[in-house]
Amino acid sequence: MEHIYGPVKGLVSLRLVTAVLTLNAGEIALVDWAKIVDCGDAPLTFLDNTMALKQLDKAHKIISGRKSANSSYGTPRIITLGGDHTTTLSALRSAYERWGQVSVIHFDSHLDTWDPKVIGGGISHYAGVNHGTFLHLAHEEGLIRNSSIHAGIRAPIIRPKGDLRNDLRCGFQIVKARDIDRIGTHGVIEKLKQRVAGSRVYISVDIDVLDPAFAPGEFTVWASSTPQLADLDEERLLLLLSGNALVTPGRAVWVMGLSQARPNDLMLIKALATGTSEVGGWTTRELLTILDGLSGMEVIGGDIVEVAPIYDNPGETTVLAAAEVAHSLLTLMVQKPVKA
Ligand SMILES: [Mn+2]
Repeated sequence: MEHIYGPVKGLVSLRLVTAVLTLNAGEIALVDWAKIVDCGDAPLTFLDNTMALKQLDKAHKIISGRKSANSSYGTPRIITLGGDHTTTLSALRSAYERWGQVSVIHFDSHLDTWDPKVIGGGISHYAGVNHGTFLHLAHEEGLIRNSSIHAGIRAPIIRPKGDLRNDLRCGFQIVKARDIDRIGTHGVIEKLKQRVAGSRVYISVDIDVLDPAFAPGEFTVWASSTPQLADLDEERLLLLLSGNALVTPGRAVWVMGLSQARPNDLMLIKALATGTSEVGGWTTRELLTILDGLSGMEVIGGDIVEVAPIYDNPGETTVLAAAEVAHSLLTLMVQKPVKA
């Protein structure tokens, strides 16, 4: 049985746009010294989040274990297109294996260092691993340096003091979205550079760092907290998911509350499928200026996530932005070769 899922469609459009943009821009990154390989999709089950993460861990392990085309730079560097932000956890695990602890520059409107006890973990351990807690988990697993930094933060916090205290403990400083009005893009670039100076860097870009005006197709289906997920028979779940395309690129699909989804699954899933857009974000131009301003850093990996082309507008505003972000990440990597 063949299904065309949202994520497949999404990745196709993201790749197409990347290719077109690159031709238009005539950028040298793609034809420079580095060999760039499309590794295809990591096959992830959407029926079990824990298993999906294991599959993604394995995909990263295999790809990062391949030999680079250029023998002076042994380890290939990976850019991931996603998908639920939890996918960054697998990328950071594999980065740690190959490069040791890295600093993270995290573009997002949310902190994503929430203690699993605060988001999801109160329900089950399974639910505690999600797109709001993965940076907390990365810290707990010792994958990242305490010289990391967020950029573009503006979302409400859950515990007035606890969230920020925990964020600090996880090794992060914060550049708020509105800081740009005071210090400009140049000031933001300087802050990021100073923070990670002297260390290798992983750059994660959640598309919701952009204002919803520039990224309407931003979406996450929430993490499954339901061991009872198995109660839903597979065929019915497939029908629900494919029919509504409630899936994000990267095929890590997370559905919350399916256990309560009977008898009216469709409506409930729609109600639960809340995006995480936050107003007052950066423009696409500002984000690209900041990213390009990071030139010279040792970027060992990166991602652009939470992109959901199926929720984009007909002009593909979000996909265009995401493709250009991927292009900027690629350019940063080509500009600065890194030896493993
Ligand atoms: Mn995020």
